Amino acid sequence: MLLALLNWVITLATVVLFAGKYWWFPEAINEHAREYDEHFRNTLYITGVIFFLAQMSLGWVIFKYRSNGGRSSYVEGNNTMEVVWTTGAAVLFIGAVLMSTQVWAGVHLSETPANAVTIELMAKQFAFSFRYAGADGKFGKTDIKQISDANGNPFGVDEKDPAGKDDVTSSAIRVPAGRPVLLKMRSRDVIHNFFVRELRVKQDVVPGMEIPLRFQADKPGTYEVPCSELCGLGHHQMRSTLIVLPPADFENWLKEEDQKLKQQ
Ligand SMILES: [Cu+2]
Repeated sequence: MLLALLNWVITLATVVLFAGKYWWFPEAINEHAREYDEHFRNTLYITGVIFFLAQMSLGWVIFKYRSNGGRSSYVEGNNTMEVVWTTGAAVLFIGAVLMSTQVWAGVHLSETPANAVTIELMAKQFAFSFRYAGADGKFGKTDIKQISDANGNPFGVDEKDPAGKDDVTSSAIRVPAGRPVLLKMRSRDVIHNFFVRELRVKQDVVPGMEIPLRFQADKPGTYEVPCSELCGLGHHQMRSTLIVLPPADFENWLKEEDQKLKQQ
């Protein structure tokens, strides 16, 4: 009796906690994030109803068939029921996967819009760096031998290439609100991960590869970018910030950085 009651109480408490959203995702700041949340909600509704019914029935079975001192009896399996719930579970899981593919493909398989801002990311143990093409709109050539954190050159921008003279590097990523971004990601050592909760976007950064990630942030603000792949002893300290600026402020920031480079 007590066990059945405990099961019902825990089930109800869990449902209330989820339904009341007392501990939920941070705000979604673009269309993709809202679609992601909608898919998550739909999946949770379906699995939530099944969870509720299954746990309530379990409590009922414990209550009804609890030991009354008699002998237990052997019961054969029921093939029809086995087939029904195996098929049901398969349809449910495959259906949920198919429903989610569009949301996933929207980030990973979409074309880069023509008005996208291209930004480069370089990850290393234990920091992220970002590079902008500067006033000329061209990224300077890079050379692995010229990588130097001490000289503020985490990308190894080739000093001899004039296109690299105005390249802006930053430890935080600034993007204009409402404009698509193409982030080209590379790593110097091990696998890292670029993750912004508010964008609902998460992508590994793999050494030896250049991985494109497309996203758009619509709401100005400051968001955390924690490295989300265990990458070594300093992993817990590896984080950056995504600063979403109104488009005019973004242009101004780039101009200011350009001025600073000219004064050097
Ligand atoms: Cu890392």
